Amino acid sequence: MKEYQNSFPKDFLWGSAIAASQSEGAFDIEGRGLSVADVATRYDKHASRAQRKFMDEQKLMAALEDTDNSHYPKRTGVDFYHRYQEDIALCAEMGFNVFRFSISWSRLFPNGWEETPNVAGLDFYRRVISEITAHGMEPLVTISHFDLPASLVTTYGGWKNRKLIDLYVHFASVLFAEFAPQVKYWLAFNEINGARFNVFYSTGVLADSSDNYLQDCYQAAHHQFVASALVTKKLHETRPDAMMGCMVAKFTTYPATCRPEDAIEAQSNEQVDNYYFTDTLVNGEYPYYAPRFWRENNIQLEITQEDEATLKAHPADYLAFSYYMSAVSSADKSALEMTEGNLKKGLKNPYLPASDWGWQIDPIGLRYTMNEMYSRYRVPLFIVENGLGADDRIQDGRVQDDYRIDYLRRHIQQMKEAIVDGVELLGYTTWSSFDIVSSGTSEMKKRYGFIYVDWDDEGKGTMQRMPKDSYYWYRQVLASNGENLADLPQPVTTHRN
Ligand code: P53
Repeated sequence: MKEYQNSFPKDFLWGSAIAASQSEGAFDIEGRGLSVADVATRYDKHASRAQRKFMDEQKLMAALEDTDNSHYPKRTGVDFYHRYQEDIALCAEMGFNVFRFSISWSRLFPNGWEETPNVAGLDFYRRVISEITAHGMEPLVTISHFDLPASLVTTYGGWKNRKLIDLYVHFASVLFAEFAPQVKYWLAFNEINGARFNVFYSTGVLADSSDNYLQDCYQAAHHQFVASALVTKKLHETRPDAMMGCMVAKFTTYPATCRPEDAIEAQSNEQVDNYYFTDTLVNGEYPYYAPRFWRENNIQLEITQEDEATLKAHPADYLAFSYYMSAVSSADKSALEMTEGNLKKGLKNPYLPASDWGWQIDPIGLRYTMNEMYSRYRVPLFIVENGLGADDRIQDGRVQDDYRIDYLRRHIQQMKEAIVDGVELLGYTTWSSFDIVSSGTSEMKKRYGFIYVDWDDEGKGTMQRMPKDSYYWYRQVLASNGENLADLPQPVTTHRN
C-alpha cells in the first residue's frame, strides 16, 4: 500500500519550460529550414475566428514567400539561439533542477526528410544540453512542439500522410543516439490533442487539403500516436531507464448545472478533448467510445493491425499535461455567457476569474484534474506547463507581477493537496522561463516568464533580460522544496548587470 505523503517528494523536479519556435529566433541561419511556426502572424482582432483558426494553401504559400519578418514574430523569437547561456544560467540561479525545451526539427533536418542531420543544428542542442546539465538540471526534451518543417506540409500534406511517421522516427533516433545519455525525460509531442484545437501548427493539415477535413485531422493524430509508440520503443532500446511521456493540453470541463444532460455533455467533451488521446497512448488502444465518435463525425481512419500492435506494445511511460484553465459545458448552448479564449471558446464559469485573455483561472481544478487523471491511469504525472499570460510593465526598474505569484502560489498549493491525496507527480515546469512569443497569438505582450525580456510587438527593444518579482519568489519556493509560498519579506532590488 502507498504510504501517506504530506509534502513534495525529496527528488521532486522543479523548473519551467519554453519551446524552440517561440524563443530561439535565428530562423534562417546555419542551415535551418522553414517551419510552420515561421508563417504564424500576430493575433488580429479584426480577423474572423475562421480566418484565425484555419490555414489554407494560398495563405501558406504567400507567407512562405514573404520576406518581411516583422509579420512573423516567431522568426525572431527572443534570440534564445544566441543567449541560451545567460538564459539557462538565470534559470539555474532560481534553483531549478529541471529545464524543459524543445528541438526545432527543421534546424536538424531543414526539409524534414534528409538522411543526415545539419551539423550546426546538432551542435547547438549539444551546447544547450551541456549548459543545462552543467548547472545540475535535468533536461526535459520535447521532440516536436508546434514546428513541423514547412516542406513536410507543402510536399506531403503534413501528418495526415503516413510517410511522416518514418521521417519523425528517424529525427528522434538521431536525437536519442546523440543525447539519450544526458537526457532521461522526453516528450514525443507537445499537446498531442492539438489535432483538435490547434490543427495546422500541431499537424500541418491545411483546411482546404481535402473534402473531409476532420478525417484528415484524426488520421494525422493516428499517425502521431503510432510515431509516439515507435519512439518510445526506440528510446528504451537506446536507454532502458529513460522515460517517454505523452502530453496533452488538459481541458478539464465541468457540467454547467447538475442537470444530467449537462453532465453527459461535459463527460463527452472530456472524452473527445482529452481522453481520446491519453487513453490511446497510455492504455495502448483506442477507447471504447471512439467508434461512435468516428461514425457520427463521418471519420473513417486507416488503422492497420500492425499499428494496433505497436500501440499496445509501447505505451507512454508517464502522462504529462499543460494546465492553464478549466471549462464549462452545457447541453443548452444558450445557457451561459461565453468567454473568448484565443483558441478555445467556451462558457463562462461564474465562480472563476479570468486572465486578460479570457482563460478562466482555476487552481482547485488542478487538484481535481490530477486526481481524475491518476485514478484513470495510475502512471506518474508531470505538469509540464502552468502559468499566467499578462501584459507586464516595468515600473521604477521592477516588474511587480504579484498577480503571477498569486496564480502560481494557488496552483502549487493545490498540486500539494493532490500529492497528499496520493497522486504520484514527477515534477512541475511552469510556462515560461523567460518571456517568449505567445504560441496562440504570436504576441510578445502576452508574457509568462519569471524573467522580463525587453522586446515588444513592434519589434523594438534591446532583448535584455531582467528578473521580475516572481523570479525571487519562485527561488524561495524552490529553496524550500515547495513549502514556503509566502510573499517575499521586502521588495527585491534590481538584478545584476
Ligand atoms: P499561449 C491553448 C490552450 C492551452 C494551451 O499559450 C496552449 C494553447 C495554445 O495557444 O498551448 C500551450 O502562448 C503551448 C505553448 C503555449 C502555451 O500553452 O497561446 O504548449 O506553446 O505558449 C501558452 O498563451
